[in-house]
Amino acid sequence: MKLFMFLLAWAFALLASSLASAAIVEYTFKVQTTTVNRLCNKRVIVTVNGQFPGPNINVSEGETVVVHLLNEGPYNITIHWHGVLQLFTAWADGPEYVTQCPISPGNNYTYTFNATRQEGTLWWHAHASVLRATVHGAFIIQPRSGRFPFPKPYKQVPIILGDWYDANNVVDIETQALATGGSPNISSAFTINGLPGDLFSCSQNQKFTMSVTQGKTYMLRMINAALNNHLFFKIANHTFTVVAMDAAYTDHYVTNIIVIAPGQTIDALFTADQPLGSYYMAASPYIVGVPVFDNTTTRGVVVYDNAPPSSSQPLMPTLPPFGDTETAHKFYSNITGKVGAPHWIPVPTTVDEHMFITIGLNLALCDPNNANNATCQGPFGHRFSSSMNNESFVLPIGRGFSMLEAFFKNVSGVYTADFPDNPPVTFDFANPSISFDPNLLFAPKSTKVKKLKFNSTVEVVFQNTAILGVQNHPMHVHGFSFHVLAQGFGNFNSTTDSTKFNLVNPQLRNTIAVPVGGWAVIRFQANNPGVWFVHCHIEDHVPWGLNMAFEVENGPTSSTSLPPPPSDLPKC
Ligand SMILES: *[C@@H]1O[C@H](CO)[C@@H](O)[C@H](O)[C@H]1NC(C)=O
Ligand SMILES: *[C@@H]1O[C@H](CO)[C@@H](O)[C@H](O)[C@H]1NC(C)=O
Ligand SMILES: *[C@@H]1O[C@H](CO)[C@@H](O)[C@H](O)[C@H]1NC(C)=O
Ligand SMILES: *[C@@H]1O[C@H](CO)[C@@H](O)[C@H](O)[C@H]1NC(C)=O
Ligand SMILES: *[C@@H]1O[C@H](CO)[C@@H](O)[C@H](O)[C@H]1NC(C)=O
Ligand SMILES: *[C@@H]1O[C@H](CO)[C@@H](O)[C@H](O)[C@H]1NC(C)=O
Ligand SMILES: *[C@@H]1O[C@H](CO)[C@@H](O)[C@H](O)[C@H]1NC(C)=O
Ligand SMILES: *[C@@H]1O[C@H](CO)[C@@H](O)[C@H](O)[C@H]1NC(C)=O
Ligand SMILES: *[C@@H]1O[C@H](CO)[C@@H](O)[C@H](O)[C@H]1NC(C)=O
Ligand SMILES: *[C@@H]1O[C@H](CO)[C@@H](O)[C@H](O)[C@H]1NC(C)=O
Ligand SMILES: *[C@@H]1O[C@H](CO)[C@@H](O)[C@H](O)[C@H]1NC(C)=O
Ligand SMILES: *[C@@H]1O[C@H](CO)[C@@H](O)[C@H](O)[C@H]1NC(C)=O
Ligand SMILES: [Cu+2]
Repeated sequence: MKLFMFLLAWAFALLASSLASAAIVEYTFKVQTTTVNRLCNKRVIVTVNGQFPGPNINVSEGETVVVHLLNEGPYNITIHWHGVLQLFTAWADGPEYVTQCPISPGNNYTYTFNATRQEGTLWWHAHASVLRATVHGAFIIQPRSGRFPFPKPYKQVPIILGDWYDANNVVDIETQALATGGSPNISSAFTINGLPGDLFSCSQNQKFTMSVTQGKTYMLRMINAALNNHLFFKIANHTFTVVAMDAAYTDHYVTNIIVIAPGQTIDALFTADQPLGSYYMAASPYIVGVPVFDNTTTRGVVVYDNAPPSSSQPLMPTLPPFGDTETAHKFYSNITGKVGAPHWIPVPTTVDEHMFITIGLNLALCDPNNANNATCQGPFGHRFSSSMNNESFVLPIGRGFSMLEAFFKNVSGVYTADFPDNPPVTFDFANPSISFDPNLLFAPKSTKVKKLKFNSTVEVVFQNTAILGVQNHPMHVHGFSFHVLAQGFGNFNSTTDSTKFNLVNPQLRNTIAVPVGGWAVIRFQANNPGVWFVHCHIEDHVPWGLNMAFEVENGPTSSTSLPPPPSDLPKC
């Protein structure tokens, strides 16, 4: 009888926990310092739970995600759930001083949000200082039904591309660059799932290895977590079928190369359809307009089960030259969204707000109190800076509140709502002849947002400028997935280029790599109240100011308004 009662209780407990786990998935993230060996050196890095890359989050669409963050490390930190829509949960979005004050050492914060209305691969990363270099991981949303809009892959394998800084401390690299005004030191290696691969010293055994069974189809859940580099990725003698980007399904796109900008994700299928053997997977940068960059190649290996020992020397794929914009642009622009797939959003047809935003580099005076003091390490002895519409964004540090708290509590003095819809000066934006025009070089510092009415539709043209040189900036918008209507090179021409808009099946993304010396047009509906950061995902450009934010007002009802903050929201 006792045993029976026990079994009954046990069965009920199991049932209850399976019901609960269908709705709420809980994780504990301990931020801590961890010693790892890379490139012949022992380094102390900041990790989550001692893992590098950090733990995967793997949930089903519709589930509630609860992450208890315990900051046992030495730095202020926050976590951003990159690409998660955060519908009515802006308090969980993460960028420091934008949606929350940072979690200081010894303190905790619990992030609670729903993984709804999207499925595919996203990721999470620190959004404080440059800590995302080592504090990041995959965030995978499985279809609620378990069914994909294509045959179920045999296995799903996260492929997190990253970079490695053989410095004692990545935070010191940023601190040093901001002090001197120059460019931060570059990375020493790229990595696949945290491992640089056998082209680097002391790294023969630090190579990601993926075992495959001949004839099976695998789903690579790819993330570019590298701080500053777009990457080319190939597997020797294999082709990919891209099926999703930024957790939105795409029309199937067959390619032998993946190109992925910092912040972006790709779901790609590949079938082990080659002779038994081993094949390198490799990644190297796509980069234009940067004189000094990490030009190394990371590689891992795909090994077929039962491969003969004679095939132990893997085949190496041929990667494109670093500046191969043609290959990058083809991949970035040629893929289309899958109309009617789960969570597809039709393109909004009427536009309420038209914005034209220039993006690019600038200078700031070396010494703001003395314009003649030019002893910094940026161009002309000044400091590197960057801007959107000539406003160089600074975080509201030391103003007592995050921007989102200021929005919620109606506190003034944290930011202003006068971010311009257009650049203040019209010039030949993408023409290299303006690169060093002294009248254009300096952008004022500010903390400005663009205010949007709830549910309004916004169209933004991002236009790269040639100030200090053109570059491909991957622009990330928090809180929304947007349609990419068109992309091109040179100056955007509203008369001729708007005829090229794809209003039928454009990509739906959260990060758009704006073509180097060119433009991209995005559109989205502002259906989520809060303050949403918009920034370049090249980490070096963020503290220089290539950021702005949207302030989306509350809707007419309480269910369309931002709820109050969680009680444990960190204070400044
Ligand atoms: C995530 O969980 C699903 C089952 O829900 C499993 O099939 C899949 O392999 C997991 N993926 C990863 C990357 O852990
Ligand atoms: C943080 O959470 C841990 C685990 O729940 C707890 O032991 C600790 O006291 C918390 N710290 C603070 C400052 O609340
Ligand atoms: C999250 O999902 C749960 C369960 O479906 C629901 O009760 C809750 O209202 C959702 N929260 C938000 C903020 O949408
Ligand atoms: C950056 O590189 C320079 C030159 O190699 C070196 O002297 C300096 O220590 C590096 N900075 C950091 C923070 O590692
Ligand atoms: C496999 O890749 C190697 C190296 O890239 C190449 O030389 C060879 O032609 C390829 N073989 C096939 C069948 O594609
Ligand atoms: C990488 O850059 C270094 C330093 O500029 C140079 O010596 C080397 O040849 C470059 N390697 C490649 C593969 O381009
Ligand atoms: C993709 O490329 C093909 C071949 O170049 C071209 O015909 C097609 O129009 C392109 N599609 C898109 C959406 O760019
Ligand atoms: C010039 O600016 C640098 C950096 O801001 C500062 O360290 C230095 O003291 C200044 N020199 C003069 C002469 O003002
Ligand atoms: C940016 O603003 C500054 C200060 O108002 C002005 O001197 C400069 O010409 C502007 N630059 C551009 C590119 O608009
Ligand atoms: C917002 O827009 C959506 C779809 O366009 C619509 O269903 C919803 O009713 C709108 N909400 C409000 C408050 O206008
Ligand atoms: C846009 O293109 C049209 C047609 O080629 C041209 O007449 C017009 O001058 C262009 N506008 C700008 C701002 O370049
Ligand atoms: C850490 O965060 C606290 C609270 O916002 C702030 O006062 C402090 O200056 C921050 N420290 C650093 C090093 O940024
Ligand atoms: Cu950038």
